[in-house]
Amino acid sequence: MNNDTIAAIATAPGEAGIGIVRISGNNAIDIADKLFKGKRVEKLSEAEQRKLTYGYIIDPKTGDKVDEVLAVYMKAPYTYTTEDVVEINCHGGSIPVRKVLELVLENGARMAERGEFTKRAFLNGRIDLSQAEAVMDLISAKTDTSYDVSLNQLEGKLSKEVREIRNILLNMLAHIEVSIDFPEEDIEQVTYEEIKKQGHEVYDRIKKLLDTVNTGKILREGLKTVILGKPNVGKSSLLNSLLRENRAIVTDVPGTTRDIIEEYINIKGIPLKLVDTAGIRQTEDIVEKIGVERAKELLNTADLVIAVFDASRELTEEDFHVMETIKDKKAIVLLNKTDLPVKTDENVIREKLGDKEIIKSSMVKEKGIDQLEETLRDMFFEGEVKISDNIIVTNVRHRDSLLKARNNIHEALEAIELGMTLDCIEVDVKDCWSNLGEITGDTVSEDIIDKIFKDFCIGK
Ligand SMILES: Nc1nc2c(ncn2[C@@H]2O[C@H](COP(=O)(O)OP(=O)(O)OP(=O)(O)O)[C@@H](O)[C@H]2O)c(=O)[nH]1
Ligand SMILES: [Mg+2]
Repeated sequence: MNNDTIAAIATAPGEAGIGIVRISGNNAIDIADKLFKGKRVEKLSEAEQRKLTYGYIIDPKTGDKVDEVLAVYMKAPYTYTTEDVVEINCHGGSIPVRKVLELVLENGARMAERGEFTKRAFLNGRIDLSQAEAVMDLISAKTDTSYDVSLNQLEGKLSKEVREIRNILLNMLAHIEVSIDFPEEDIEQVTYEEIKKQGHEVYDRIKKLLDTVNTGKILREGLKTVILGKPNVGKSSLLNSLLRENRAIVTDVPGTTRDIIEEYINIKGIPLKLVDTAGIRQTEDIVEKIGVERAKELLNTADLVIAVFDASRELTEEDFHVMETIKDKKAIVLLNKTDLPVKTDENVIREKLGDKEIIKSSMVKEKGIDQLEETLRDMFFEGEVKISDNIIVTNVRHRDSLLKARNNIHEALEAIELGMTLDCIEVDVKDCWSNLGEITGDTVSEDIIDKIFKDFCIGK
């Protein structure tokens, strides 16, 4: 089914030192031979495989030099796609790579679809579906931690666990079938005991994976943390302090920030998607008004709120409004500007938001940032997360399959308790097995596969 040869630019667009055109498929090496002329070898295929070879890409129609390149070919099956692969390192910048790609396409390759190289690696059996998904996660990882998680998944740690669980299920199915085929009282009794024990193990192991989903979501998307407060309390100063750069404009004019500012940052191993917002107040300014509305909307999707108050002034209506909006949310309270004489009555805040941690801070004196970072970590992880030895489920698709599988095995266990017939139990066990198979791609439909690879970038 993969008889054609595909090609694409594998590097990001824009000016750079090099740009790579990648070709994969049966004709990859032939195509390269038509275009490449080496300094020491006539054709690329005469050079040693897996070694960069210096030469030129020449347009066969005109004989013109198109670019000076380093090219390499790798023979199937030990390649990314398991097919013959050629990579041509051109000069970076859009023109050289584009011209080389055009020649490759004119000479027998077809433009690759999004994710098609990785899709081939999957269809040819080199990696499973969860590993293919890990490739994409790796590319789009925004923090070291989410990168580590993706790397684990790419190595196949999740796949291995899923396979092991599925093997237990197969074993259960074998027991069940023997009992159905040879219905004898004592065999049946043994079977019930055996599949009950195995069913519990399956349940526990699926549950353990599901328990990581929340952490996984945070690692993948970043903990969405919204900085909220009335104007001029120091929200943007906080963003800048946490980022350790002057990202947002800070002035003493209330209403400075009008749009949403988002930045990714890693705090003690927790990836945060930090969002600075427009100060909450009643305003007639149309731009600011939209900003205030957006800030409020953001609250619905926030994992955490950092509410900032100005300790150097008495609390106002606007502060109480902020307290009201966050009282049922996961939040940390920051009493800022404590370098100035304190006028805020902390007890009033404590009364309203008693369950939340209140931290005294000063952005000009860099006070309270450490405590804030530690509080954050303690709120979301007990101690530092050790990614290396844990499998963490970061993918929504995997979570959904695991949830279905957990329900299946739960029902099977209930059916066992109720002493239902083995046929009934068998159905649930089979469903569980096939739902888990969706994760690795063993039992997944073509539509889903297409959908997954559509999210990839071209050239991967
Ligand atoms: N003394 C003192 N001044 C601070 C502190 N934090 C911020 N400021 C000052 O307060 C003013 C407002 O700070 P911003 O960070 O722009 O406040 P904001 O909450 O983002 O304001 P808006 O964007 O208008 O909602 C600036 O002049 C800051 O320098 C602090 O801890 N102590
Ligand atoms: Mg601001």
